[in-house]
Amino acid sequence: MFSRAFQITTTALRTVSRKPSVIGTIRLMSTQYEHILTSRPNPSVALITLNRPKALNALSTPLFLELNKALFDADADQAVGAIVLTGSDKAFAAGADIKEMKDKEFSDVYKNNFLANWGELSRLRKPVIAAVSGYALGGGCELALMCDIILASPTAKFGQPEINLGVIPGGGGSQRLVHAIGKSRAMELVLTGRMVSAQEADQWGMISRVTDNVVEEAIKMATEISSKGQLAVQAGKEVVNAGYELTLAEGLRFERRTFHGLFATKDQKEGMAAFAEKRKAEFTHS
Ligand code: CO8
Repeated sequence: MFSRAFQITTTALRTVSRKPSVIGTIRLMSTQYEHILTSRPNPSVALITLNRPKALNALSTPLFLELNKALFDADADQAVGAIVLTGSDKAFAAGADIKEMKDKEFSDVYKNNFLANWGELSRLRKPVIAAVSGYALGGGCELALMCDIILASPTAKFGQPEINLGVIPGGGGSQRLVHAIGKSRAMELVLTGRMVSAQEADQWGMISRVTDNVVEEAIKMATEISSKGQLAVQAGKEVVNAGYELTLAEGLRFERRTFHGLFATKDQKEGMAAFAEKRKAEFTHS
């Protein structure tokens, strides 16, 4: 771990070596960070673990600078097919760091566009799977909602308790929840601050499923996604996400055009030939 004296600035992060050390086939890069851990459970999966245990992984600006760097490094790494984001058993993340925020003034947050770079995760091209145990509150819930797939352990608790602090969600919760669980349930969470269990979140369709060994399951899923043709995976993510923003007619047109475009790839030829020849496809991501 770095000492507290190590001031993480955007510039410092840009200058940190991009070359990970190699131990066998597993690449470890954790040592460059203070608030997160990074590892490669296998060469095709990047695992990022939020690591501020004493603060229940409260999301601070230095943590987000590190998280964004780790996410974009993984996104740019050709060997990585999918990313898993997790926290501890007790907390995925208990929200934005209230102690960092409490004395801020309107002029600071407005002038400096506070939180603007906290949604960078949603710009990634590779799929991100959230493996949630314990508290996913406020910004922690919003961070999970920015991911493409959410798996939750039976201990997970989701909520938007900002109302208890005299504010509202600021990281997309009020918008993404409406898409995920509908207006009435989103309104209930935002206006009461009530936490919902993993089981309730599952019933509401907010997550993919509840599972024991959530990190292991997420890595398994990420490994499976990584075994597919990566052009098709990226296209699939792009069209599903477009469904959030386009009308149905525009979305269907975009999906069809993207589908047509995949016929220009070697992976489409290989995938369909392999099916016809009753063998496993060998995708080259080209
Ligand atoms: N910020 C700062 N510190 C925190 C936070 C937080 N959000 N949550 C917990 N901590 C700290 C506590 O202060 C405590 O520190 P210390 O030991 O120094 O006193 C330590 O973590 C352990 O916490 P507790 O003792 O409170 O643990 P409990 O098990 O008793 O309670 C709870 C756990 C219920 C999770 C409780 O800690 C809690 O209510 N936390 C705050 C939850 C919250 O209100 N979250 C919303 C924050 S606002 C927000 O997220 C705005 C989103 C902005 C957008 C973000 C974009 C991604």
